Amino acid sequence: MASSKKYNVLVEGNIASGKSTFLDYIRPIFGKRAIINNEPISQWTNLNGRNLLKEVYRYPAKFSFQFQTFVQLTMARIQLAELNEPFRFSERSLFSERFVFIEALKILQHITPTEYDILLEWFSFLSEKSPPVDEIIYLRTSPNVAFERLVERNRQEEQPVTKDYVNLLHTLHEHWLNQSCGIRVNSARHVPIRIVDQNKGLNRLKVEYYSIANEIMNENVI
Ligand code: TTP
Repeated sequence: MASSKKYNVLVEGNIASGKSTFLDYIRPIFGKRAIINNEPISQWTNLNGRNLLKEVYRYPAKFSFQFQTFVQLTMARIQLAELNEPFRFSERSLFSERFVFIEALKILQHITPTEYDILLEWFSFLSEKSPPVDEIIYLRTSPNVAFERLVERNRQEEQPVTKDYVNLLHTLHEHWLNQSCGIRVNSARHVPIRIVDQNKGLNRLKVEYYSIANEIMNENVI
């Protein structure tokens, strides 16, 4: 029987932790029952012909605020959209942007204190308007493994990414998500976090992905 219940899942994890692979794997399992939002990276690499991702990695002090504002806009477009399908899975969110990337920019002093405050004001405004989150899946990868995968995939924009940067992002993810009691995002209640050990090989992970997808589907029968 049809129901109006919606289940909203965020998929989070360090750069190159395997978020897209996870989403590609569960997409056919859910079929038409889920909308799967991949990250809007193609918009970051082509805004009227400009590759903002490439520019920000090459000249962080010059372009970080500009880039981060655009990331916020593209994330908000996705997250503020009405939930029509029973399930929604999104790669990253306004929240990882806030608690990981904006914090990293502040620590590295790639943005000024005022730019930081402006990004946080936008975050508060936008996140309050987005639908409640039901669950976060944290694809937890050791920074060494994430960095190896990043080097291997050889995305041209990411050539300047250092191991130190991947370590910093790992620490910020851990601080934000490695919480057994869940976390609060945009609603009063705590959002449960499901932690997946991404250091395992893909064959073992696929078995786990399959059981996660089925568990989510069966426990939230629509
Ligand atoms: P990720 O969001 O980590 O995507 P990914 O392609 O690494 O995911 P996976 O391999 O797990 O499927 O980041 C994409 C790139 O964008 C990465 O270089 C980090 C950068 N980025 C920022 O610089 N600022 C941001 O706020 C976000 C969300 C990403």
